[in-house]
Amino acid sequence: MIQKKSAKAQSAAASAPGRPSPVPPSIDEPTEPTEPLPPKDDQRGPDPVSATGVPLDVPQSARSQSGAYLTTSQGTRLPDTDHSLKAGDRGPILLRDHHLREKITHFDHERIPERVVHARGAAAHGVFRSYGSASSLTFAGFLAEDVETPVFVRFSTVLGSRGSADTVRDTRGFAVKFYTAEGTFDLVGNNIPVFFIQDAIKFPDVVHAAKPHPDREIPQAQSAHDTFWDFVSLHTEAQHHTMWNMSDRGIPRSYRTMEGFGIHTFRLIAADGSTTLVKWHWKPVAGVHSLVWEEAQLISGMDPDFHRRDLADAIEAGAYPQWELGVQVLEDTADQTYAGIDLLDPTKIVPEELAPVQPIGLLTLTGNPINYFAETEQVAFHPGNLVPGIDVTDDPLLAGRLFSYIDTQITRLGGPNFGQLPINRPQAPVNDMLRDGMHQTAVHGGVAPYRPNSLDGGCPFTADAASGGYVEVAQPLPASQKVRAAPASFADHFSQPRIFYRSLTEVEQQHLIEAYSFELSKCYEETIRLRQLQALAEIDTELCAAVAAGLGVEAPSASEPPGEVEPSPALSQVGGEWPVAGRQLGILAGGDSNPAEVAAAVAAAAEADLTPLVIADVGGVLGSGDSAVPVSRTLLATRSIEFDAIVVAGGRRPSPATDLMISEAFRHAKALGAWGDADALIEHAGCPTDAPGVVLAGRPADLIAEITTLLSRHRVWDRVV
Ligand code: HDE
Repeated sequence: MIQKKSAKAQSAAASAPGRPSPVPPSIDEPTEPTEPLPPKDDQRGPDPVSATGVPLDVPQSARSQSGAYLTTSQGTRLPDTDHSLKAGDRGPILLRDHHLREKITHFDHERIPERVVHARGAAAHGVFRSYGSASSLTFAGFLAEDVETPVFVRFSTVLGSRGSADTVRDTRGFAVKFYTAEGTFDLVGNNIPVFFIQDAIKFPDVVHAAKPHPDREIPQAQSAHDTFWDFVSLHTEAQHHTMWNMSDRGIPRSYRTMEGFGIHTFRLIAADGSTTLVKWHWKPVAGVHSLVWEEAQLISGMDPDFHRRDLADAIEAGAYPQWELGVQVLEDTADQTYAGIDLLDPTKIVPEELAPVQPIGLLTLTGNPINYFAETEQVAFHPGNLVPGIDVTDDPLLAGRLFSYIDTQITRLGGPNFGQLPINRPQAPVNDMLRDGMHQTAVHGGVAPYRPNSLDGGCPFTADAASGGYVEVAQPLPASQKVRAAPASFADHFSQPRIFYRSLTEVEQQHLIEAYSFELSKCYEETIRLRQLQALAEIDTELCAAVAAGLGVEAPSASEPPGEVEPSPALSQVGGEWPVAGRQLGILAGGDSNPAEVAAAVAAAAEADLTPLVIADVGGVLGSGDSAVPVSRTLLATRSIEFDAIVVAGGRRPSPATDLMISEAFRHAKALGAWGDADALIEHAGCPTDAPGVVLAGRPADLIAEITTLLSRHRVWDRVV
């Protein structure tokens, strides 16, 4: 839309070429109109999306494809797209074949660079509803009571390429774009609350060390190699993040069962101008839950899209993933510390026992993307996308991120106009003075994209705080000298990983010990293994001894005995009960199984909100007529990793495939059950039927009820294998 100019601006424009203006322009005179102009409609917000991700109220013509006939990119109908234009059917192809050239040329340019980190991701649309409990801390409009804000959330792994497997041991990205009425707010977090480095200048170092080796480009998407452990063992501020990676947090069961963290401390500003420091937390309603390592490795081969599929399937099935957003509220003191913890140090957490997470809103993912490339690939997050009422702190890692994201996106998305892509368009009106550039799609009206101007009546106006302007908090700066140095408060690299290790349950500690042993055994260089063991010795003597034993080397001693710390039970994933909606139950049937009983098990599982999948030797249906039950998986095409729990139907006969399925599920601490005579199959697979989490029942419905209770605790943690 062309903006309407004020009468005075129009007369000034008319008199401009060559003729002296009758009214010399001055900066303070041409202030008509006195109200800011309405938003330009070439900068509209993202298309409203239905619960299933289908855009609403969008004319078909606004979508990329319409009409019944195939056309060229210019809309000319085509009679044939299967044969090139040739001089005779066996003759040479003619250069004049524009359709051939257009088709191939466009195809040649279909790829854009993948993200330098977080290349592999999956995303969903949703809505955030605020409780209003943060409104005493911030005047951010979207955090006022009962405000609903559309969101787009992208989850990712960090190290792997776009085509790598989902279930590798790695950190996960958790990036949320809130399309608020006051502008877009991006909360670009991870599923681990600390980071490898304290200063952004080290980011290329840690990423170069963790990415595949530059000569052979292996290993893909994992940290189990020399350069990673070389770096983190030398650069010991990475030890805390590394320990989270080695724990079960490094292999989430699902995106739906991950916590998310903003990591850095942010500053909230209240209506009265008072400020508070906060740390952001996402708490999954389904509880925090992880895979076990062997399962994760098997899935990488059996179903590399495991997390992506799980997210999309859950949304499609209506089991909408949910997270509560919470904040740890920390007083904004002059030294920006809390309980002795430097809040500007991104390698430190504030234990939840010291500062509880206070819930402030609920995120619900309700729609799958319509097009992966347009949305998940082209979405561009930026930690500097803030709204009034929320500000950053001087965390030196955050400062570097504020520079990096837009910079990398200019390359990745081919120029500076990626904000105009549908997924990146703000929902708030946009009235900027940014112009031109590669891939400009807006048709900007007016002649004066500069300020001050008289030709556009002084528009656009600037907004002070009262008009909703983003005004930075006046923050006193420390009197200091220009230095390249870290503060002394950043020097402790070992006490927080010690808190983490000592807060885990025994089974979680065992997983962590095995993960360190696995990863270090993949390092070729003995010196690297020993140096990492030295770092573990500084953290915890027993941990170091256990990993050293796994590697078959002598444990080194700490430079000074590791001190006492207060554990933080909130760091453990074990304990508690959670909703089971969308968890997958395998019902192993076939042979002489009674279809009516199998149908009863399916019905009971569906009633409990589980996703029941019947497994048999061949596809089709079990039984016939009214009692026929569809087979969801054949034994050839599935494996235990697809299921959170497995029950065996009476009448089922053992086979090598059932042995494998049952013994694997048993080893991976999954709930197991059998009705009728099927307990024999569990024993046949070498699993004792009196072990914890193995349920035998006469009736399928009773069995499903007990399995559901076990699933609400995620795994059978007390099964010693
Ligand atoms: Fe990022 N990070 N990052 N990062 N980051 C990127 O931006 C960077 C850091 C995070 O789904 C890149 O568009 C620097 C911490 C997520 O699209 C890049 C530093 C945290 C995503 C970049 C960090 C994150 C990214 C690559 C150290 C958790 C994926 C592509 C100072 C709080 C977003 C892109 C998505 C992506 C830079 C550290 C989270 C290169 C320089 C800490 C979730 O700009």
